[in-house]
Amino acid sequence: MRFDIFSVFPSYLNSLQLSLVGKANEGGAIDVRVHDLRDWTEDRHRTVDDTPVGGGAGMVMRADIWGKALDTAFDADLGIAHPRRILAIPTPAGYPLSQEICNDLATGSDQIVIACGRYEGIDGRVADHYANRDDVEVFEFSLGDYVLNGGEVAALALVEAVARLVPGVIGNPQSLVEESHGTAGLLEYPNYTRPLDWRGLSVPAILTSGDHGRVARWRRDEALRKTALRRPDMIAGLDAASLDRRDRATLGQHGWYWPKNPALGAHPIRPTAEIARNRHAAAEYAALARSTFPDACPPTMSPADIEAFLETNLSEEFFTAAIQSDDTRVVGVRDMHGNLIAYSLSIIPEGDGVAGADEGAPVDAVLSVGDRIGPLIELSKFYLHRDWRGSGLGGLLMTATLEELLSATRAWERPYVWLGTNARNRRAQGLYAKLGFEVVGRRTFMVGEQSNDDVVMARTLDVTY
Ligand code: JD8
Repeated sequence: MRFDIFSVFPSYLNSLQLSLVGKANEGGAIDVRVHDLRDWTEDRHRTVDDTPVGGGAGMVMRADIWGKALDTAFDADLGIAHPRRILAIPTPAGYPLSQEICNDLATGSDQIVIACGRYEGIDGRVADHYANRDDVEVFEFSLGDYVLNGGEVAALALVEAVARLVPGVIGNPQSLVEESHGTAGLLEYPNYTRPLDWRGLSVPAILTSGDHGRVARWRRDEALRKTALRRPDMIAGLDAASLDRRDRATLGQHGWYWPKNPALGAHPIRPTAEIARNRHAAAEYAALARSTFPDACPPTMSPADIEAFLETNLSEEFFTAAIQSDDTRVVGVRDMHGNLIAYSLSIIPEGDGVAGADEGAPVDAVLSVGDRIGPLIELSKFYLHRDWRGSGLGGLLMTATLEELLSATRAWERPYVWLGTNARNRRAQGLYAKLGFEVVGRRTFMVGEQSNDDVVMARTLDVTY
């Protein structure tokens, strides 16, 4: 890989003789050449710039000088039949430089010629001219959304970022994998060394445990956590199929979820929870209720009974009333397209009554949980769209539900919420247990003419699990 860098401040690039790039250049793994643009001027003032055509502040660098200089680099014989030659032009108006682009340049190009501009920049025809040559690819790039005084800093960054990816330049290519923006697509975890204690700060104990599996997990979680906090755009770009159960738990703590079946969602997203206040959303909730309630019914339940229950208890009219009532709370979760993918419905009792008492609220059972009887909220409905089951989204819905119920019951001393779920529905019981509910009793739940044996679970409202 050959680098030709043209600048009116060639000594600015002297640092490329140092460290890894310097050694690689001495060793021949790469060939770095720095050129003084003024060597292609012909006037005694070695002029490289002139006033901007059309007016404006500052000076613009002349195309004719650049043309003569760059031609010498592109006419160089690289000893390769059809070399891939790149003209890289740093400019604040360029494409953002990325690790992916550096990987492509390091593995797929033979010569990178960098034109470092100064003043107001280089005459725009230089890029157009070389873009028309079929043996040169022009890449106008930017280091980032801030303004520098010239292209030299960007040239240093490009050469270092590409050279270190050229085979034979870095001693242990393995270290390229776990670094930020590496193939993992995450920011890197923090690193530590001796002294193990410094100014009252200790190296995380897990790192001296010798348990490589736990150390690797800790580092993965740290990388996921830091990336979720600092670069959510990178999390949104992760391939969901490459993420395991522990990744799902860690990213769930930062609001990122994806369907279990990658075919239904290739990347993590950040669903949003809502308290339904607009009755016009009733149809959406009724539609989700209609598509989810049957999945919670035992196979023995007749479609007629299910249909009757849906018509009576989960209709659009029902949700219109529920959304507008002060005694109920309808909470929904939407995906990034605004589709409703989960909902809960809770019934708040009058005064210190017990919601759902007539439907077999286990007053006595809850008494056994709490140290005193108090208002009991019924979590009557808690459903996830089937595509999102097992995704951890239940945690987001439960947190939003409990936070809303907590704000609705501020005056209560120790509010409890209870729910009933079909005794045979182990998946649901497992989810509720993970979400802080304890089994406190049983009840019979009628759907149409069919009685169902429900497990009753309850918990306090404080949102810790
Ligand atoms: C090349 C001249 C200075 C820029 C008038 C200040 C890259 N991320 C980046 N920020 N700035 C540059 C950059 C700045 C340059 C040149 C790159 C050549 N300037 C100009 C326009 C406004 N002065 C860059 N990569």
